[in-house]
Amino acid sequence: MKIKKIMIFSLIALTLILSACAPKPSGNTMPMNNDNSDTTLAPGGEASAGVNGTPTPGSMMADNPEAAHMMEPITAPNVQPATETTGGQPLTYRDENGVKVFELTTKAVQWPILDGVAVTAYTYNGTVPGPMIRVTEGDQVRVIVKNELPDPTTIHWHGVEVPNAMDGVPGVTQDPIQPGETFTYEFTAKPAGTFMYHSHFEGDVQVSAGLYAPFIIDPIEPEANPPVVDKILMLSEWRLMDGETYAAMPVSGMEPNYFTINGKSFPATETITVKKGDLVRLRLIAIGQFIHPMHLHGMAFKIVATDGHPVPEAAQLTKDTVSVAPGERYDIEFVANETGQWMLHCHILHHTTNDNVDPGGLMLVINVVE
Ligand SMILES: [Cu+2]
Repeated sequence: MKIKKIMIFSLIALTLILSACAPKPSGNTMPMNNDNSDTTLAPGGEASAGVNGTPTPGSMMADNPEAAHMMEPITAPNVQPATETTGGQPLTYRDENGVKVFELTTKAVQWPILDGVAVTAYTYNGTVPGPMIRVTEGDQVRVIVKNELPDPTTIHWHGVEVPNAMDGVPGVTQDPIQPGETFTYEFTAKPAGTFMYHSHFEGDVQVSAGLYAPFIIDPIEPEANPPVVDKILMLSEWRLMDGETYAAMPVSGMEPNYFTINGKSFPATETITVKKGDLVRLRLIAIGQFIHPMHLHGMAFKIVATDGHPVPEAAQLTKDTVSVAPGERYDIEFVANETGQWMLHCHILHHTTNDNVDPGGLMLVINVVE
C-alpha cells in the first residue's frame, strides 16, 4: 500500500517537473522573426539567427527601434578614401596668448586597416586613431571641434581632470555638437600621463567606428630616466561584412572579425625597431569593447603606470602579459636586451586573426637590432 502511494506521488511530481520544463508558446517575451525579411536579421544574416530560427540577442535587438542605430552599417554621404595612411600622428597647434589651440574635424573616410581591406570609419581629421594631442602638464589647451559627420557627437577627455562643463557628456554637461556645428573645449592639462579622447555620443557605435585618439600630458619636470623608444598602441575591433562596416561589440551578431593596433591589423601593424639595450616604453590603450591580454615574447616588462598614474617602483609588477580592459591604459617598460624579432600580441588568439584567418589582428614585431 505504502509503495503504491509513493509511486503515485512520484508520478505526480514527475508530471509537474516535465510541464514546468516544456517550451512556452513564443510571442510574449521573445517574439520570433517569422517574416524573414532582411531588416529583422542582424548583420551576418543566418549566422546570427541561431539554430532552429531561435533569435539571438543580436537579432532580437534589431526589432527595438531605440537600439536600431547600433545594428546599422557605418555610413555617411560621399565617403572618400583616407588621404593619410598612419593614425595617431602629433597634431600641430597654434599659440594664442599662451593657449595651445588645436583644431579637429570629425568626418567619415574609408580607412585601410590591411592591404586590400578598408573600413568605413568615423574619424578625427581623417585618421584612425585620430591625431595625438601631446602637451605639457599645466598647459592651457583649447580644442575647436567641427562636426562634419551626419550624426551629432561630443568629445570626452578620458582621464584628464577637466572642469565638469568640458567633460563631453551629451545631455549632462553639454548639448551634442550637431552636424555642421562647432564646439570649443578648453581646460588646463593635468595630471601628467597617458590619456585619450573619444566620442561620448552613442559611444558604442562612434568609438567602435574610429572616433578615438591619444592624449598625452608630459610632466613639467623632465623624467629622470626617459625611455629611448616611446610608443602608443591603441587596441580596437571592427566588424566588416560584405563590404559594410558595423560597430563591433560584445553582442550576438555584432562580434568583430578584424582587430587593430593603431588602426592596422597584422601584418600592416607597425614594426618597432629598437637597439639592443634601449629602454622601451609601450603605452597600451584599450579603446574598443573587448579585453586584450597583451603578451610580449622574449622579455619581461614592468608596469610603470596604470591609467596614466605612475606606479611606485616597489609596486611595479614584473609581467610578460597584461590584460587591458576597455578604457584602461598600461604603460609598460622593458630593456631590449636580446636581439631578434619579438612578437607582442593579444593572447585571446581569435584576436590575432583577420576575418578568421591566422595570423593577423593584434600582433606586431619588436625588432631588436645590434
Ligand atoms: Cu584580444
